[in-house]
Amino acid sequence: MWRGKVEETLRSKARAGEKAALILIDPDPSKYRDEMREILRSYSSEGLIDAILVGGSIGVSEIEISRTIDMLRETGLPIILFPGNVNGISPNADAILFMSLLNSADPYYIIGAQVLGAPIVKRYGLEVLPTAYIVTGDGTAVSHIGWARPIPSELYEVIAAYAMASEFLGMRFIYLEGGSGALKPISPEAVKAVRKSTNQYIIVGGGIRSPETALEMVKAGADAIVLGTVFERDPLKTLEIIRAIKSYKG
Ligand code: 1GP
Repeated sequence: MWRGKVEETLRSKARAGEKAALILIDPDPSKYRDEMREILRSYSSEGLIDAILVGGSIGVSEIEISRTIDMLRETGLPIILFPGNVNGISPNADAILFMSLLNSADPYYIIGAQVLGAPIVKRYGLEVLPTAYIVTGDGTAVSHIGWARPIPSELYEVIAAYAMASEFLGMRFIYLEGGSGALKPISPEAVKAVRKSTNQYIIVGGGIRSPETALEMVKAGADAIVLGTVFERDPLKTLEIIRAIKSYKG
């Protein structure tokens, strides 16, 4: 399958040992603030952020996603869709995490929404990043909405088996998700187990709120860290976390 510019850029940084920091922006107008754009632009001018993810699992509309992307354009950063459903697709983005929530109990989140969305993605000409999405945390919106059967973080072998299966199915990215605002992120040991088992590009997110936790994840083998809630609440803390991510050379 064709690999586009966003994937090539992320991969070439990973090959050079540079870890990526991805900021998640929820397009819900009650969560988006204008100053976020300015902050992102200044972090980006220092080369601290690699891309912006735009999406959410609840209350998303294509109009609001497109509007949010337009506002974020001036940051100069690549914008990647992180859809929770078909309404999370916008022609204004650069790429899409084309995800299958592999540990969902509902086939809709494994292949149903993807079948509905694929023709739209094709028509919009979006770069596709084929992504296995695995939810480990319980009690989060993504876990509830996506009918996930959350995998306990200590079941490393099970998580690694999902990763291997998804790689054999051709998915080049894996997103290990603790869930937005999760009280506990995925364990670094689980990330390590996935790193040992696959060559996929590993994205880790959910509940990462300190430089120490982010560092543990990249040391364990994560290629990219997603920061959402912490950025909404505390941009300065986010800066500390990003600096920790960028200070690590694998
Ligand atoms: C959620 O992984 C992302 O899908 C980010 O999580 O909001 O907890 O940073 P947080």
